[in-house]
Amino acid sequence: MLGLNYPCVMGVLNVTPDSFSDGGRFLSTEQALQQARKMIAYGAAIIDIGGESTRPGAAVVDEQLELDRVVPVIEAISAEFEIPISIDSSKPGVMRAAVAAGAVLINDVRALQAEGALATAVELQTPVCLMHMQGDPRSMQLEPHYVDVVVEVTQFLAARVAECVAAGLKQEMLLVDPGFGFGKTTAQNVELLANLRQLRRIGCPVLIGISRKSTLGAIAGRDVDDRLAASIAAAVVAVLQGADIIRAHDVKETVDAIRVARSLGEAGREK
Ligand code: 7PM
Repeated sequence: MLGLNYPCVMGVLNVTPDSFSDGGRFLSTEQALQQARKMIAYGAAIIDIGGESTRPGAAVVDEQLELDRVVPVIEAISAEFEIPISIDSSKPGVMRAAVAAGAVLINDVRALQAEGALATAVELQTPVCLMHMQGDPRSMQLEPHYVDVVVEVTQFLAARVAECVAAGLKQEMLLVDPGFGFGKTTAQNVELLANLRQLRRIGCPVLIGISRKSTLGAIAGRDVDDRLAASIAAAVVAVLQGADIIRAHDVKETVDAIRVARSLGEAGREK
């Protein structure tokens, strides 16, 4: 899909003032463009642009504010590069404006379950990454509960794929993502990553975002600004478990690591 060679890296470009990873440093379009140029030079295959923080406990962002943040950045990057751009949003209006500005992938942490989102994706005929989340960003980390996290996440994603196909999206346009950190305890995140291969049975490329997340901090005993090595280790495991796209902040290191993982093990991929 989108002419990608797997496994590859999706570079994270947050244009939110409260993003924990970027601390509001990429607020202006020019700063965002600079960051995108670096990620592309380092080998990112996709740039994921988000204007709404989905951090646990985060407030919902007003649509106009989200549009003002993301549209100029998408326009600037697509004017300069051919690289596929994804829009990290759950809002139909943002999806529409982002695609008009040049985005070619919708990355929706709510898996097109918001009002009007599925109909909009069908109308746009744009590829979509469907992510699993238990609860909503405000409350998801309060009391995550599963009988079997791997089975439940897989069943949820398979059901969303089926609903999207029934609504008029082609299966080839869909990606699935277990939503590492989205309504999961450390133990549940570990179980998901260690069994990521199960998600391949759905029949869609698998994307995962593990970069700098708190589960890695909990395991390694590191703060958010000191999780690069932990993130790289997790990215390599994800690739060996058959992940197709790794969503990451540290593009250079992640690209190098997955290239090595792939060449050493054929990355455990089915031929
Ligand atoms: C604060 C906390 C800001 C967490 C941002 C985040 C994913 C995603 C995010 C993911 C897909 C982050 C997250 N995570 N989209 N968007 N998969 N598809 O760490 O895991 O960037 S936001």
